[in-house]
Amino acid sequence: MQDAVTRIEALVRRADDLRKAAVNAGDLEVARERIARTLQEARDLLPDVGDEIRRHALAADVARRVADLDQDAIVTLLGPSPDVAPAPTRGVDPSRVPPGQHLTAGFPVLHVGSVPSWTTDDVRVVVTGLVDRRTVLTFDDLRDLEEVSVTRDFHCVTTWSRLDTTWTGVRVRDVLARAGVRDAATHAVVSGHPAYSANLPLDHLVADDALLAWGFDGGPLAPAHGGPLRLVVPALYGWKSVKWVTEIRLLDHDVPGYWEERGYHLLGDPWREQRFRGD
Ligand SMILES: Nc1nc2c(c(=O)[nH]1)N[C@H]1C(S)=C(S)[C@@H](COP(=O)(O)O)O[C@H]1N2
Ligand SMILES: [Mo]
Repeated sequence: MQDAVTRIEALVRRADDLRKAAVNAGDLEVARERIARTLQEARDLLPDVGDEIRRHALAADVARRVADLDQDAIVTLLGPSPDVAPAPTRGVDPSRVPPGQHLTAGFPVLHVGSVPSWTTDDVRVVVTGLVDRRTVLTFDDLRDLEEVSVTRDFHCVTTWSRLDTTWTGVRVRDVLARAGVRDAATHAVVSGHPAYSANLPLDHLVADDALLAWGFDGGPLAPAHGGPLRLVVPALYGWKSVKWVTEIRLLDHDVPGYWEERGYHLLGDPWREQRFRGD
């Protein structure tokens, strides 16, 4: 039997060949599943690689290709949009760009499922789990809290980053205080339309710049970007910033959300390039 390194390298080559053939034939959507399965097979073998440095290098090879595949999916979804065009990097402090990321000129829209046609009247945020009292907040309840604006860089796991996004809303910390956080709470699962969710450590959710936001770059938050209300946690990859938020559930352990169930990293720190489990 071949050793794990040889088999992983062969699978990665196979994924590249499949991708090349599919791009030439113009049917990448059809081939995506097969490529994804091939890469998954390679990932499954990673723990069998004894040499740690080798294992990390191979994991990075696989992770980069999975990210490419996601990027292809967005382009297929949105068409070649100016929003995923690269931004000029001249004059940008390179230390602001996390490893493996590139800057976009626009602000890509990215989500699974449809954009709900919600008004602020439809907003209900249920705060539940390890809280003193289960609390349902309306948009007006949220407006009663202190309004804050933060300007942060936004990093999507599919490798685009947008610098200087300005968000206006309320701190999640203040929202949670309305329900009373129990001492035992360590993690949260935040849910949003239609059946999306993301998990994160409570520490990240109560950070100064973690907001439930209704404003973007000085105007209202567009429905496609999560309006009327979305979570924004700029310190983590964008998939944690749940759009159209419906529930915040506090827990005493970590429970994977939508993408985490599908292999994405439990934490997702862009500076440590935590794209996938095992990264
Ligand atoms: N409800 C919901 N929120 C979501 C998503 C989603 O699929 N559904 N996608 C996430 C991902 S992967 C990213 S990068 C950001 C993108 O936000 P944007 O569309 O405003 O750029 O939303 C996040 N929030
Ligand atoms: Mo993302």
